[in-house]
Amino acid sequence: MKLIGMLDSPYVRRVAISAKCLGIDLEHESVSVFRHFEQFQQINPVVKAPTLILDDGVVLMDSTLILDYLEASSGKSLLPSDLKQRAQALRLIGLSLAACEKAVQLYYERNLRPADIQYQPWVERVEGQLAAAFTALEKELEHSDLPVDGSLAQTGISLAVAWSFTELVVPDQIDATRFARIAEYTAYAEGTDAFISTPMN
Ligand SMILES: N[C@@H](CCC(=O)N[C@@H](CS)C(=O)NCC(=O)O)C(=O)O
Repeated sequence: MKLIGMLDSPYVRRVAISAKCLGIDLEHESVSVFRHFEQFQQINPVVKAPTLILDDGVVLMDSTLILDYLEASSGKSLLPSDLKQRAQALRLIGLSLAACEKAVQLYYERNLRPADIQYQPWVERVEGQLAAAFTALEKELEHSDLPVDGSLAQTGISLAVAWSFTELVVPDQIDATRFARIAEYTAYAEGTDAFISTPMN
């Protein structure tokens, strides 16, 4: 199976790290949705990263759907099976993915749209949503600590990937003192082998 996309995409990175944690050896091709648009189009006409090419040629997209496939194919899971714990994990992952989406939107707004046609009310809305996602995550971590014993699960992978990505692309939106628990967990996750061997750049 071949994973297509750059590791500076939080979605590509969460798939690559999760695959390592599931013991799946993915081939990886760093194709950019911007710099290599036409090359990407040949692989997936809608140009979405991550894209996963299965061994029989089927092309999947969307990190969560790709992870669903990888988990089913490995017979392992990075989510808890207990229903209550699973709901809590899905809530944290949802917030982390919302943070990724809002950071991506802000980055695109700042870097793709010419400065003279930027729409400030939209920018402020997205900044508020990004802050809301991290505020909710920080609050969740007050009563549900993530393990820092060398292990990784999907909740922690998605959280740390979201925080590191936001720090990379819109650092002005990050306040490590306001979000101390997230920053602390991310420092732990970024120190694990799966993260170190899957750098953003
Ligand atoms: N919900 C999708 C989001 C993927 C996504 O938006 N990826 C970005 C790269 S970070 C992308 O493909 N951008 C190109 C575009 O949307 O045109 C996922 O989880 O994979």
